[in-house]
Formats: sequence, C-alpha cells, structure tokens
Amino acid sequence: MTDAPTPATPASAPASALPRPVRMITCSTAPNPRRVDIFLAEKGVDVPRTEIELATRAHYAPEHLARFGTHHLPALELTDGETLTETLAICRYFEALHPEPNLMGRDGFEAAKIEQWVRRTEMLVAMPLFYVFRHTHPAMATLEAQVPALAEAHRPRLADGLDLLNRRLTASAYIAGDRFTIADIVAYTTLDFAKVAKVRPDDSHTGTLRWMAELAARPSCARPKRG
Ligand SMILES: N[C@@H](CCC(=O)N[C@@H](CS)C(=O)NCC(=O)O)C(=O)O
Repeated sequence: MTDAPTPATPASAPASALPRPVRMITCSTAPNPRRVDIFLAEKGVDVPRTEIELATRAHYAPEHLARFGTHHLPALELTDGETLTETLAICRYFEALHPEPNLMGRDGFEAAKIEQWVRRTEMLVAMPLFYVFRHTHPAMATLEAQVPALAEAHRPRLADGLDLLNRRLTASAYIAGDRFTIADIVAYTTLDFAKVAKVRPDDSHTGTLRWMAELAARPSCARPKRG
C-alpha cells in the first residue's frame, strides 16, 4: 500500500493582493493599542490614525459599534470595507503585508512558542493587572462599575504572573527565545503599563529588570506622549 499523495498546501494570497489599511482608530496611551504601535514601529510602517480618549466613551458611539462590532481599541479599517479588531489579529495582518522583520515566528515551532508566551502573558499577567487597574484607578470610573475587592482578589495572581515572567527572563534573553518577537511586545507593554496601577517588578526580579532596560532602549518602545 502506498501513501496517499499529500495535497498541496493552498498558496496564501500574495501580500500585493490583500486589502490595504485605511485608518486605525486607537488610543496611543492604552496598553493594547500600544502593542500595535510598537509592532508597526519595528516594521517601519505608518498608518493613518484617529485617536480616541477612552474617558470620552467615543468608542461606544452606535456608528463605531455598528462598524467594528465591539468598543475595544485598536480597530482597523481596510480598503475593501472589512475591519479588524484584536491586537494580535491586527498584528497578524500587518505581518502578512510586511513580513520583515519577522515578529511572529519563522517556522511552526517558533510561532507556537511565541503564541504560548503571548497567551501566558495575557492570561496570567495582563488579565489580573487589568482587574487591579480598572477596579482601582480613578480614570477608569467612567468605564467600569468599580469593585475594589475584585482588584484585591487579583493581586496575588498578578504577583504569580510576574514571578513567572522573571523566571523566564532569567533563563532566556527574550520572552519566546533568543530574539525579539511580538511576545516581548505583549509583555513589555503590559509591564510598562503596570506602573500606572503602581505595580512594578520588585528588586529581586533581576531577569525582568535587565530585559525591561534593554527594551526601553529600543526606539519603537519610546513612551507615547500624553495629551
Ligand atoms: N483583546 C483586545 C483588548 C482590547 C482592549 O481591551 N482595549 C482597551 C484599551 S487597552 C479598550 O479599548 N478599552 C475600552 C473600554 O474598555 O471601554 C485586543 O487585544 O485588542
């Protein structure tokens, strides 16, 4: 018995056939939009943008919700009328349009490793951090029915997540391995934003502190100007 022939993998559309970005609706100072900003800066790509100050709730306007399906930023409009939200989805699209420098994995294993660390960072660090921030910070009072006990319940989980990242960054130069990838962008924007919630790596987190100093020196990671 012979093996059945392996079907050819359908070729994905060339980047030149894909719709182009029209504009990105965003809030430069918020951590999720900042991920995309760093990603684009690393690739040297510029996209027209409309800034929204979250406290104004302009992203809850019926036209915005009808267009994008959610009030979460960033949100991307494309030339064919399609839209994308979710930072990772938007970055995936820009990686297809501008493959170099590669930030999402050069092969299946590296892509899987990156995804593993992105998910760990989102679920074990960013999620508890956002509970702490959104349920304690006065600026979030227009967006959240604040329950301070929820913030306190998430503080120990956040501490565990910060320990996990420090262990990784003690053993590894970058989050997903030996080079800068989107996993570093997700972790860096999360930890840099944590300062706003008065959460910082402690002095024993030498791996994280070493890595944060290195990333802070990258031009793409310059802090956005407020106001
Ligand atoms: N999972 C989404 C999260 C986006 C998100 O939560 N964005 C925040 C800013 S960091 C937002 O738009 N918040 C608006 C609100 O809560 O009203 C993504 O990855 O894009």
